[in-house]
Amino acid sequence: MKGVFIGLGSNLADPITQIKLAIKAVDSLDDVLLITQSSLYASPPMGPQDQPDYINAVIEIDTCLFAHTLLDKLQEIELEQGRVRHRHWGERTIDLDLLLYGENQLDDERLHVPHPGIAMRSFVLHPLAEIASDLTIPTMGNIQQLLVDCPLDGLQRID
Ligand code: ROI
Repeated sequence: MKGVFIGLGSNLADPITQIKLAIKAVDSLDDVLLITQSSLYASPPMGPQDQPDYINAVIEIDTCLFAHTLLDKLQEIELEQGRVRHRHWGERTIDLDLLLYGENQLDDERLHVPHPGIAMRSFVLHPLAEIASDLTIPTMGNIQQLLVDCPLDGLQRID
């Protein structure tokens, strides 16, 4: 299935390298094909301000994995790259968020898809719009319309 989008974020341990490593790890998963990756973006932290800026990106994959199986694999990659939870909304080595799973809406204790933060987080919405400019997001609508109400908030494309 196409239209599966993953958001990546890091602000520890050489964030650019962390993002590139994670993209490679996702691409190397069985039953996953990397379709597109956005540019890398630098963004000021949302949450506590006494933490480093983040590097963010969004990728689209094609996969036949169930959403929860994919989530398991993403969490394995986070662990392999040494993700440790320091504090709520705090710094992290790598974060892999399942943003969209095609047209599907999923709501349980592990998954909220579409990811509820998409429309409010410039570091998610703008990279997503870069690679899917005519996307319609279930329950949220047209991405160009969402961009109008989502200022950059210091987001900068870095490559
Ligand atoms: N802030 C930015 N800029 N980028 C992120 O990826 C990010 N991820 C998070 C929180 C802590 C909410 N803040 C973030 O999980």
